[in-house]
Amino acid sequence: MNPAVETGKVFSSLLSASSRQGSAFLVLVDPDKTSPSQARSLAKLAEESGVDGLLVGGSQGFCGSLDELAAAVKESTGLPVILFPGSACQLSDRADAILFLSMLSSRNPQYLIGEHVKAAPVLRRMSIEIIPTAYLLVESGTLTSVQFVTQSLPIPREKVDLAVAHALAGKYMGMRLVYLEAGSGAAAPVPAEMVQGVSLTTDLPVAVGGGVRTPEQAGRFARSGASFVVVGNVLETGAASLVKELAAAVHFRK
Ligand code: 1GP
Repeated sequence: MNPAVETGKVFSSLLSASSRQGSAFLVLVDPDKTSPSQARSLAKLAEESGVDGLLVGGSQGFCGSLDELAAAVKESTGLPVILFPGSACQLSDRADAILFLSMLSSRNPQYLIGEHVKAAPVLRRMSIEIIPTAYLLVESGTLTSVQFVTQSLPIPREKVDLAVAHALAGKYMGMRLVYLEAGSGAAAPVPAEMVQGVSLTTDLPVAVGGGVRTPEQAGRFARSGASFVVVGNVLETGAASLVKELAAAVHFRK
C-alpha cells in the first residue's frame, strides 16, 4: 500500500503534543501573503516560541507552485509542516502531511469532492501523510475569502447542533479531524460553545481557526476542548512576544 494513504506518524505526534500540553498551537503560512524569505523567519520564530506545527496554504486557493514556500519552511525548522490547501493547485511533496479537507458545510460539489479527485492521483505519487478532515465553515460576521471563493453558506454561529451534525457525518465517513473555520481575518472567531459541543459529541480531535488575535481567545479554545488552535494573520507583524503568549495560552497544561 502506498504510504500516502495512511494517517500516521505526523498526526499521532501532533495529537500527543496536544494532549500533553492541553492543546497544540499551529501557525498558518499563507502563500498569498508570505514570501519564502518571510516564511523562513516566521518558521524560525515559531519554533523558538513553542509552536507545535506549521500549516501551509491559503483560502484563495490560487495556483502556482507551493514547493518553494513549503521547502523554505521545511528547511528552517524541525517542526512538522502540513499542507492546508485551498484547492488542488496547492500540493507539494516538501511537506510532511496534508489536511485532506472536504468542506462538509458546503453544498458546492467542487469543495466537497471535486478538488479531491483532481488532487488524489498527484498525492498518490507523493509520500506525504494524509489526514482526512471534515472542514466546517462557521459564520463570522463578515464575508470571508473562503466563503466567497467556495460560494458556500457558513453554519450559523449559534447553531451548535448543526455543527455537531456535520461533524458527526464526517466521523461516520471516516474523517479523523474536524476543522472549525471562521475564515482568515474573521471579525468574530468560532464560538467556544461550538468547539465544546463538537468535541464532546464526536470525540474527534477538533482544530479551530480564523480571527484568533489574543492569548485569551486562544486559551479559551484550548480549554473548550480544541486539540489544535490555528493562527495566521495576526502573526504577520512577526511580534515575537505575541507568538510566545499565544503558545503559552494554548499550552495551558504545561
Ligand atoms: C486558519 O483561516 C485561519 O483556519 C487563519 O485565520 O489568519 O484569521 O488567523 P487568521
